[in-house]
Amino acid sequence: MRIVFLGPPGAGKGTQSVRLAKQLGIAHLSTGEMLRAARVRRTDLGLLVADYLDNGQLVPDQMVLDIVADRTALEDCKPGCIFDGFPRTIAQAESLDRLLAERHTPLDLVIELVIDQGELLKRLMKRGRGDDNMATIQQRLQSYENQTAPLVKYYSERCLLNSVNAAGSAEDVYNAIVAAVEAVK
Ligand code: B4P
Repeated sequence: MRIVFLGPPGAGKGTQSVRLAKQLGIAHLSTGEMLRAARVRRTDLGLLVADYLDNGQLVPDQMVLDIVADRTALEDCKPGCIFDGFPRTIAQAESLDRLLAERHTPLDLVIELVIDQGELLKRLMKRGRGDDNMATIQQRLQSYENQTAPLVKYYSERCLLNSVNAAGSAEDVYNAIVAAVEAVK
């Protein structure tokens, strides 16, 4: 199976998708984690993306697309994978569609985690990652509204979208996600 997790920062994409990938026995691909790892290792890519991460802005599409094309070609993605936080723009979604069509491995499902802004702020301030400060969070929320939220319509038109209430406990949210996955199996 190939599943996309869509949702604003702090909605629980990472929390839920790691658990689901383990249960389904498929790979977990977080573009956020890959970008942060490149930054820690101070690779060429890491140096290029540091300012975007610090400022809460989306990294340019082509950089993310290159990482995803390389990563999805690895053996562990053969049985399927979860895209956690990717795509985040319409251009990324169109490129992913092309990539998966070339490989004859289409998407099965897009899970949108729906949650209000007050709860997001509480979660992110509690987590306290490097980019979890108020100024950066506001920018990330804005990037989500402007650049990523249009993907809800994009995937809804392709009959791939399943929206899940992400405001409950992690367990309740997970159960709703599993039900959505079962429905397309
Ligand atoms: P990401 O790493 O994707 O991070 P995120 O959206 O902030 O968090 P997520 O939704 O995964 O929340 P989590 O489960 O951790 O992106 C970081 C940055 O990378 C972006 O700002 C951007 O710059 C760059 N980037 C990544 N992908 C990109 C792309 N495709 N294109 C361009 N740029 C890209 O949960 C958050 C907190 O809530 C945790 O502490 C968790 O424990 C808690 N929580 C989760 N579920 C909960 C629940 N049900 N109840 C209570 N708490 C809960």
